Amino acid sequence: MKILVAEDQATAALFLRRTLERMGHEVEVTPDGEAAWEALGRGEASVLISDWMMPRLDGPGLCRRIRSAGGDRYIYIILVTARGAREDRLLGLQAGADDFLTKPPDPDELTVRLQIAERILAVHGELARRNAQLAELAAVDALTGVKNRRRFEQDAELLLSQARRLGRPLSLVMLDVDHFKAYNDAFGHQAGDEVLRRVGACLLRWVREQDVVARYGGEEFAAILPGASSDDAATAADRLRAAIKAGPWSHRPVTASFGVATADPAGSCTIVDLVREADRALYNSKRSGRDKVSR
Ligand code: GH3
Ligand code: MG
Ligand code: MG
Ligand code: MG
Ligand code: MG
Repeated sequence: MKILVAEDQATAALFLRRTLERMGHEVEVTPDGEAAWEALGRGEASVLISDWMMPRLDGPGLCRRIRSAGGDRYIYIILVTARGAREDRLLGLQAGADDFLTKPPDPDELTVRLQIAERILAVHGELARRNAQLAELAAVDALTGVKNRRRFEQDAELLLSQARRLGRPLSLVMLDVDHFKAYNDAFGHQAGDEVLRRVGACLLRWVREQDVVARYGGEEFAAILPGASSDDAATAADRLRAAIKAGPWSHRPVTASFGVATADPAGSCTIVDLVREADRALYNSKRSGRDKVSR
């Protein structure tokens, strides 16, 4: 495990480092609570073994700061102290410590207590992994495999502010399947669903790593292309338009109409503005004959 030690006494710190390294752990030592807090921020330690009394920030203070910060990564905290009094243990637990060791720590006891830490951290890790899986599942449109609208809206704001920070453009492509109501009416809802699945598959083949594609509504899809200028996006959209048209389609050819809008890095438009603008362009594609890209 990666273990962070916070200990102001050099000899005690050295003893812990040697003992832990002999057990095969990766160890970083910091001389006080503030330094430990900084190390936790940049490092990957999952276990903190902290002294109680230290300059700048003491053990319980460090515990409280870690617990109130929360974060994705659980830090298992063992407080090391010569103080064994009941009141101290209560205070340590209230501050967020998981366990105690008395000073100087007995290596056998340290081994056993770290095994407990390992078990608890494994459970936390598994939960975090499953939560992430569930979040991804909840972000996907079940029919088409692209992202759903909720995730689209979350990602869009984030990607737009990121693009602004980097001084790069960002484009939004909206597409709407042409005459889809008639398709449903002629071939049934199941056949219509199959069209949406295939359009989704086309979109997933078409996107680059950094793009987000989503089902925006019934037969409407949206793609965010970070870094794409208006020309880039129009070219990409036209490639997608041609790919959708090419099919193969089982009942009759399917086409889609497109609208492209671009946020230039110096501008101040919002995602709502971009969607409105792409919608307007899409409407122009529809009005001028469909199976087109407008901007
Ligand atoms: P336009 O070219 O102007 O876009 O015409 P359209 O017929 O595609 O547009 P309209 O908005 O009139 O109809 C959209 C249709 O999409 C109506 C609705 O029943 C269908 N639809 C929406 N969601 C689904 C879905 O999940 N599955 C299927 N099969 N059809 C859907
Ligand atoms: Mg101390
Ligand atoms: Mg529509
Ligand atoms: Mg339509
Ligand atoms: Mg329509």
